[in-house]
Amino acid sequence: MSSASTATISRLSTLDATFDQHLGALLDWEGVSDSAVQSRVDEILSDVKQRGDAAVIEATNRFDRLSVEGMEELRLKPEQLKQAFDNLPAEQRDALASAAERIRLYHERQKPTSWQYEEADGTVLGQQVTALDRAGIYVPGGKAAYPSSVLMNAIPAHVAGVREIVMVVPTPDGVVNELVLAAAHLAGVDYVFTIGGAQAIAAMAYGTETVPRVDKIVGPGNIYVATAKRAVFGQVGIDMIAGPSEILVVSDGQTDPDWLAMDLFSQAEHDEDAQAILVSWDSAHLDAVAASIERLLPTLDREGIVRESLSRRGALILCQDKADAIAMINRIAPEHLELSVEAPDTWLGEVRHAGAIFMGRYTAEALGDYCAGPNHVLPTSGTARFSSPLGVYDFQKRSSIIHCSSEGASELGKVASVLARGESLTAHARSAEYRIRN
Ligand code: HSO
Ligand code: ZN
Repeated sequence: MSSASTATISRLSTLDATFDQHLGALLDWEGVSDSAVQSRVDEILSDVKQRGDAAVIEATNRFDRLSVEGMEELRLKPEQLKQAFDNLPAEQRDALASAAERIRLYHERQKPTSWQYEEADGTVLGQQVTALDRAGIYVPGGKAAYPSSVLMNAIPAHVAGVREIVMVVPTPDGVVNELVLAAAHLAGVDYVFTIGGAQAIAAMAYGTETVPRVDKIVGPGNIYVATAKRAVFGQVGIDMIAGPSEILVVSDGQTDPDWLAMDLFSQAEHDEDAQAILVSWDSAHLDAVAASIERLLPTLDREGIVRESLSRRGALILCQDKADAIAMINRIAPEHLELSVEAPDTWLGEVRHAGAIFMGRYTAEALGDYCAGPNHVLPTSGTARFSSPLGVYDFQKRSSIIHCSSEGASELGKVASVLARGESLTAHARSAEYRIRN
């Protein structure tokens, strides 16, 4: 590399005295919270809560520069969705359908089973899994309107057994993304409203005359959407507040440097705040990837975004060995981890925190983004330490089942009675005692 100051991406070594500090600064990502945004969102939420459709229409006209008079103009009919699907070039239609089928098959495997067991006295205990009645999917407009995300959100909901799926997607200046509509058709979305922002979150959370109230809202959005989702959480469920996309690639030095550079670009091109990091113990290999980066950058359609993302938050990190690389993985807890190494299975047991793990040299993260089958809605910003990919389980809940036999109620009654009296809750105690057989 010619000189560190002209390079696009920083080079770090785990042996640097300042390494921890550097890495900490790179990883630092505060989900923006802004009190001005908060108060505007609060106003919109309470307006929609009070005035329903009228408030949604006004906000939509103002923010998306439309002149709509009635809510029916903001609802897309199922025939329009089907039309969008039928109008796609065959190649796109087939690719979307093949992705949808693979995503469905993968998520079918996630379906949990209800279970029960019987105790010796005939008492039965168990757990029953049920789906949400209605799920709401937020699809961003503009630059981040991804048809693939429609599939990734709607298909697990469907597989879970959700009865109705409501989707909202803003159409600023009236511009509709036909691929998004086609994906909604394919994924079996029941209602599509062309609304967005906090007003769309409010409409789904509270319900309006036209927009059905949902039980959970999923899907990414801008700061207004994220702030609104946080605010309605509790009245409805939400999935997560997603940060920018991230990828951590670990290479043993044997993968083509051009492949690795492009894998880093593939996430960097999402956003100037996206994060792409490569870790290897082979210093010459890191030099080669750095050279590939500089050579390939000018060939990218989104060169500007990628440069910005790599220089702000990217890094090529020299580590000492496999153990050092694994420590890095578990510290970063990346959204996407590519193990571009020989025998990646021997690594798997040591990876404790990662949203999705892409094994071996051939498994480009992009394949998972679209069509491998697993979900591409993943925990970001280190939240893989405590959360999981979006899945069927996010659209279900569990009820516990207790069915006491007469003998069981008598035995449990004795225990409950003692504990209830210990808590001075004597109606509890007497309710249990009625069922004790003498
Ligand atoms: N990599 C993104 C998902 C996506 N990629 C959609 C392309 N389209 C999630 O982190
Ligand atoms: Zn992606």
